[in-house]
Amino acid sequence: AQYKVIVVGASGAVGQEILQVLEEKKFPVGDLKLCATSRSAGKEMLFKGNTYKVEETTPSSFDGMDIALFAGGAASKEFGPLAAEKGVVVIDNSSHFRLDPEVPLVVPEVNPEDVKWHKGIIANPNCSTIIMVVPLKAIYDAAGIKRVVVSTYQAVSGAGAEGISELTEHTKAVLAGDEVVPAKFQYQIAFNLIPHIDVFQEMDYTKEEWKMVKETCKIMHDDTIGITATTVRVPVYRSHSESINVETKRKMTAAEAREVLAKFPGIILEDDPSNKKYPMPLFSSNHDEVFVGRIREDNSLDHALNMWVAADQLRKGAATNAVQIAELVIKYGCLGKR
Ligand code: 11C
Repeated sequence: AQYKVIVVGASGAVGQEILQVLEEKKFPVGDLKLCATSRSAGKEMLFKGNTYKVEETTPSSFDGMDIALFAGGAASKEFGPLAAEKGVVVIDNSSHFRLDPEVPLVVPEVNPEDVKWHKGIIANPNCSTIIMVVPLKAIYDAAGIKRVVVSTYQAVSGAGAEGISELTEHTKAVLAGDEVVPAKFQYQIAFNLIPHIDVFQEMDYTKEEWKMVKETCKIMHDDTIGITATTVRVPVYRSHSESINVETKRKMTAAEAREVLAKFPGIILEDDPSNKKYPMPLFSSNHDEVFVGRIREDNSLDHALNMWVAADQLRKGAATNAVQIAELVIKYGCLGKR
């Protein structure tokens, strides 16, 4: 069977990646419609060698479609519920519906079955959450988890296409001795780190940090896991990295952790320090897997491990995860009733 697919926000950084992943995974796309805001309408995009014109999203854009992949942003709130009412399964990359108890929040390697109870909308988690929760689930199943301390090193493309161009502009300006003008980011991002992603909220944590806490507990179906996060923007174009310390319920050796992580779907173990093998954004970019390495027992605590992960946040952190969810919708036969 083939499905009628609409991509909303098609021309942005995540939208472009969704098209690429649909094509690479040979997703059974029958009809394809590409939509965005009026600003991007008229742009031309390629899919399987054919040119498609981006249309402005309107309520009628969803008529007769099977699956809507929303890249994120304001369109989700405006059009997501409406599309679902029309019997389209919405897979949404915005943060708008993620914590809604009526909406499943899914990472296919972790909680695939949650797709089955959707009521029209399935949420795709935040990129930093997805990248963390895949290795956490491998450890959770083997040894349980009490607490997680995570620090992120997030690429500028997490802030969209404007984030990418701002790193280039700032780098050129610094090298030329010109004035640096921050727009997307709070400060100069070239040759700097900014410990401030999204807005500040309770207890002086940012919204990005709270997302990692709340979304992880929802995906894992376990509110007892303690999670504390510090999220940092770094001058890297693509692929987020994370330093994760996990306190387990029973002791797990580094060797045992390597074994369970290597076997877990969606993970590539890259952990050979003597041969300088460890995950890095340079090599995890444009891949669909989460790369995990630097696995060590915590020298300061008995039941705890350190690991370092890197993964392409436009891929596994957004587009790939969304397309995997769409594949599950088809596999489980839970399309909308239109
Ligand atoms: C960033 N994680 O890197 C953010 C982008 O909730 O989907 C994704 C925001 C979201 O800036």
